[in-house]
Amino acid sequence: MSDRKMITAALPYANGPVHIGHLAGVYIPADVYARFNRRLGKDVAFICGSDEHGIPITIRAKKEGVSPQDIVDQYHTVIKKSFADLGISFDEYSRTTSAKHKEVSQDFFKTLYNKDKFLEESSEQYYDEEAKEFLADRYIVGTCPNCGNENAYGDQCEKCGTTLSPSELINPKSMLSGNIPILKETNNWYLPLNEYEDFLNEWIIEGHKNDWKPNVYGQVKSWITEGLKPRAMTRDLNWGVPVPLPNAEGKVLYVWFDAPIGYISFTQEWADKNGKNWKDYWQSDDSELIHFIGKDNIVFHCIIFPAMMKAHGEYKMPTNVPAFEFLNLENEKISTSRNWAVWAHEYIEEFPGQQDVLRYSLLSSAPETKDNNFTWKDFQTKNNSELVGIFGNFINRVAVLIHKYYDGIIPAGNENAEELNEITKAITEVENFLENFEFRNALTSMMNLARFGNQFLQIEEPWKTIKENPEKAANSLFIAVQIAVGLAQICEPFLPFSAEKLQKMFNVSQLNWSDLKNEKILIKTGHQINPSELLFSKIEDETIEFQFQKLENTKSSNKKTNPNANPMKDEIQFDDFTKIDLRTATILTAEKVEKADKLLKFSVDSGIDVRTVVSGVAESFTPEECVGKQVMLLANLAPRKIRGIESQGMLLLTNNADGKLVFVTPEVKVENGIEIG
Ligand code: B3M
Ligand code: ZN
Repeated sequence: MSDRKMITAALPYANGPVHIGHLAGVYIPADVYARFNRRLGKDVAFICGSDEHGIPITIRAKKEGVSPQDIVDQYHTVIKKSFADLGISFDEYSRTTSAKHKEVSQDFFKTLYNKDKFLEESSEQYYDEEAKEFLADRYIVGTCPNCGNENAYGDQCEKCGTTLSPSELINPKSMLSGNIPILKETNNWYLPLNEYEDFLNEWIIEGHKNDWKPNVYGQVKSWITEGLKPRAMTRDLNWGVPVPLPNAEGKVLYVWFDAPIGYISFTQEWADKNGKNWKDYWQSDDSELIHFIGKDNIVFHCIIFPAMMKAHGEYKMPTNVPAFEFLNLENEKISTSRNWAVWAHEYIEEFPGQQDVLRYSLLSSAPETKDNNFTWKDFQTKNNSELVGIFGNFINRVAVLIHKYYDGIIPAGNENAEELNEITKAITEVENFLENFEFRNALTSMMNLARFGNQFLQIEEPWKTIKENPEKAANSLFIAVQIAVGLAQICEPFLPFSAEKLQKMFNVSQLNWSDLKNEKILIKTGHQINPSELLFSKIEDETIEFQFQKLENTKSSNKKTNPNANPMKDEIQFDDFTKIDLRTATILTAEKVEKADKLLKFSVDSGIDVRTVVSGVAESFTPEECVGKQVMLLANLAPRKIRGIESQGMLLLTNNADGKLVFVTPEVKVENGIEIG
């Protein structure tokens, strides 16, 4: 067994806050594992940070009309705070826009480059002529060649899960302008994954048949069996870590090249601050590397990043990659864009002081082997019947009775009582399950001990025996308080906030796991405990109703009466609207624009002037049809040159059911120059 544990949790994209799906499928299990390993006395580095590069960020920035830096600054702060609030005990939570990360990821790239590990290849890639950008990954959409989904991305079809490259998409379209892209020559650096097949076969397919989770093993095996291809490790983009080569202007590292290196650079940042040597964690034989991820990240952590580390030559391979399946919310797929989620930061606000309830409920429905479901009803039941009804109730009864009968001083009892074996049993079970990444079973073992404690009190009834047989009552409470303190010790990885309260209540300090196993008596006769504190409280129906209502509101705002309608754009403020100068106008003259099939040139009376406007309606109207029409003019749009003509504004148009453009006109004729709003 190794002394060190290098534990990573997938770097969340800083393009939105985190939700319960992220928490249940990565961060809470990872935190339980990290806390447990610290208790085992391992030298743990638990590392994470925001993934701030990549197209998910730039797309969000474009949508909101701000810079990518603005987006990542905003969400990095929100995400980091949510994790801290929920007790996710990262040793380091950094970000991939840090200076250190730039240095480390560029060094990594240069090492591979100098070792001749890349293929430099020139190829034709899709390019958006209007946006002047190459279209990689999520900048391009089209029809999936595998399942026909019309909204497949350039890197992946989210419907059937196939990994794609942009050239495989049918009818590709640019996400930037909606235009059909052209092909343009560019060169990039590829990692020839095919050359690592033998290594991957031996290391994973042969070596981890029995200890990796079947979902992870199965996916990796099918990838390798299908055959690996060289994969580009650079992109033509202007957001990311610049490729550190002299002839690579306008190119950045592929986000899936730099992001996993983030684990390494953040470890270095942490090590530098804490007088540690990062290599002990990444390159030494007495360290184990464990990646906690969601199932959509398996290929990157089991194939691409290991191939990168192998190519580099100085790194140890991960010992295990416990990937989780997905969590649904009320039987529907969690979706950021449809706002179908329970957001961590909102939970923290709406359920103050109840972090452990969320941890408990998400752990007990963690999607370990298959997709799982979160429902608010279930959340309420888990709190009310398990945390309040069993765990909290047992602890509270023990503490209250000891105060009542013995002034808070632990009475004497049988130190060899058989019931005490239940504590040892729970400790051993929790340990075995956690070593195997079976979080739900581990949680059940802990709860079973609380159940046992409750039943024990129910049978012993010290509140009755205290009168006729005080010695028996003392013995019952001596045993019960051992169980309660056992729970206080065992629950810490799962319920850290409650563990802290319990330690205070029983006036004990946290034991490491081996002491916990060896110490038969966890709280001695004569020990003074503190007044009891409330651990959990009942969640009322109204609270759950409120959450249902929130989801109902989301549902009705997601309901489309027209399936072809695009989703609503991001919210704007009234001030934004008042900047727009929309007014009525009349088309005075209209003529075709030479060599432009779609364009007509109009002169329009805007009420404040007569101006020229060019509009793309020639395929829907003849010039004659337009003259005399009253229209809506966006009057304060900055003038633009279109085919050499300066267009001073824009006429409002929409499409009818046949796709023909039509003018938006007032219902009745009005004067020109009347503002709309
Ligand atoms: N940023 C998260 C995702 O795919 C991605 C993980 C990177 S881990 C190195 O949702
Ligand atoms: Zn598909």
